[in-house]
Amino acid sequence: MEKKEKILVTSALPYANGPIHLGHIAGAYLNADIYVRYQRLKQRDVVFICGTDEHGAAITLLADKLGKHPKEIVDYYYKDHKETFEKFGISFDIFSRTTEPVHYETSQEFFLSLYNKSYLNERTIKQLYCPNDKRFLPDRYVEGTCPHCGNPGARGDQCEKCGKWIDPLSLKEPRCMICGTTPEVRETTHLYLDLRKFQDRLRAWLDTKTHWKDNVRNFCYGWLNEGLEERAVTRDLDWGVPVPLKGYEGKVLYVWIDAPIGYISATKKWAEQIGDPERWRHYWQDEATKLVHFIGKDNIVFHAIVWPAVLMAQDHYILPFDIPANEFLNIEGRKISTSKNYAIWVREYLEKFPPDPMRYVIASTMPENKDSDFSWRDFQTRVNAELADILGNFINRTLTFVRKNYDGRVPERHELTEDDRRMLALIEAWPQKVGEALEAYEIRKATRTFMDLAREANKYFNDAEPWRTFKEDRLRCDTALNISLQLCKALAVIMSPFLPFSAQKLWQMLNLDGDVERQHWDTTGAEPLQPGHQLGKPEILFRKYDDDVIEEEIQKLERIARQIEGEPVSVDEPKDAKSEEKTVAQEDLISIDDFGKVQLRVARVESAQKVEGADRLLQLQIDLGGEKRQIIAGIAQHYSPEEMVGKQIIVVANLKPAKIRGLESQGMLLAATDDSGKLCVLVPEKDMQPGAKVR
Ligand code: B3M
Ligand code: ZN
Repeated sequence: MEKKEKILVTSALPYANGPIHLGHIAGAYLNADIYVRYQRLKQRDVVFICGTDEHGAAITLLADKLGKHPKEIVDYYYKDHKETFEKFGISFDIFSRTTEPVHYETSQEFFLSLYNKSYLNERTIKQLYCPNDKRFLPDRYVEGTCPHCGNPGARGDQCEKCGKWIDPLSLKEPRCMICGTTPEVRETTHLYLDLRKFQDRLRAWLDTKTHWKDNVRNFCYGWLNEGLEERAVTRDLDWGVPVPLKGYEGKVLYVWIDAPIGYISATKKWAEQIGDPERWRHYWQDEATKLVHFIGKDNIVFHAIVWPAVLMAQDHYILPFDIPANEFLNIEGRKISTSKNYAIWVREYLEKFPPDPMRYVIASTMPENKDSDFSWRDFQTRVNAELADILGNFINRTLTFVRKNYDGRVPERHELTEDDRRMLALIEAWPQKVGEALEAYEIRKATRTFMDLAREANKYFNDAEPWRTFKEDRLRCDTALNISLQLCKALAVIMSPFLPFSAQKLWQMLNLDGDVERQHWDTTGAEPLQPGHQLGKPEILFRKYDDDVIEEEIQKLERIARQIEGEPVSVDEPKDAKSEEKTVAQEDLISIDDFGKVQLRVARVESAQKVEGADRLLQLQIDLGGEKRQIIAGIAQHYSPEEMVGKQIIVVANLKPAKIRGLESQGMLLAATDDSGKLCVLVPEKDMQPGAKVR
């Protein structure tokens, strides 16, 4: 007998320090869930693991801020996350937590093994210490001015403005995040993971990962090419997994060391729960398992470099098979900001709407290869025009017609026309077609493909005109309805990874036994419905949303955006997500609509500096009228930084941000060049307010 394929799927463990928002869902949860549900229907041996990440400064900072114990915080959010995911239909086999005893044991075991194999080096370092709070300050506990770009609000680990990593000791005017006191420098001892020792093995391993997404693989090569270094893996904190070594009392493991081990400890917990405690080995310690980590792009280095190194240092553990990292989801053209409450919170969404419409919209616009945008207008269009008008409509028309004219019983199939045969062939072919996209984690494509079947079905029903043939050609009508019902059955199975709740409803409307999620992906849809089979009662599967419902949601976000910016924000600007999918027009001429997509604005250069090691580039901080941005421009050979400061320029304001020499460029300035090699920056002819629109 062919051995069942084993797949262990994980979604990034969310920090238990705030509720789940749409960005989480689009990054690492819905894609994983759709993939897993599909694999289950393929009857594969798949386990889906997740849980809360309950350690680290992300948690203790919040606890300190609220004056609570970290345990109170994580208990609250553990429950909150678990419920939210369940209601949204994210079907983890277990949702565990990193404060479980089995997690502490496993993490300490891994850590000791690193230590015993001499992969950890002890270093005595200088660290910031708050004399008032009487504690060492981990990186995230210090704030100050960035030594690279002068940003006054830089955190002690990384500057959000220039993107550079910061040594907290190099921060100018450092402050303790708890009390504001200026910290002093004291010596402390930490253990460092010597990643240099894994450099060659990691590269050889990465060389075999030709099936990975380009963004993930290139990112890893970037790290390897720069040369890996030591990384501190212990922290002076009283919340976390204690370092299991003498002399390290009061220190804990760095959260990024224990968090991925959470995937293993959660699998152990799951094995215990199903009454087969050793079962976790069947996945983690068998080369036949495909380990797939779904994560967001900000987690790549930890999953694709540090974590594999930790696994390599253990005996008999498998390494990740794939790491399909997603990019980010923006909302109405703007970055999600949890601290500023600019987000769509899943719990709040679910208080008003069912999960499936949002699952569909996010699956259709998932940020697979580049950042994508969620907009409520797009939500409305996709739900009304696709889910309701195509999928829902076809199912409803078929079922109500059969109920009315055939007493709700499946009619006979008689002689087949070419069209009938074509539909039967589609039913046979479609699972594989959708499956291929899902195997490649191409959720957007899979979603589109599944909806194409509904489109075909809808058209088939129209062309068959049963309302006419019922009187004029009964046999024809019987056959068309028989095949339409077959299409409903096939759709129930194919839609179930995407729309699990609606699929089960449809399954019940067809009065079929059991759960649709336990069917066979490749065969169930084509297994004929028996003539005479009594169907259940048809119900509307997807309701349409009126403008006022959608408008309310837009207004809510707009109010928050306005608070953030202190200025009015237009809601008409965000681009239609569908336009993203259109290919470039063949003609050279563009329409006025095309031009309208480019948002040109006047901006004022606030500061400028050369980019180290890049003699063509200037790094500009600009004012776009309330919004500050950074632009990296290739003009250094034509303009000095001093010449640029104070200048008004024209920028493309809605260009996707790009990394240039590791620096984020959030737009592009307009300049002209001629054949002689001259370059001039375009400037407005009069002094304008920053942010002014150019049209
Ligand atoms: N908690 C970061 C995040 O939520 C982190 C992921 C851990 S995965 C092992 O983005
Ligand atoms: Zn302090």
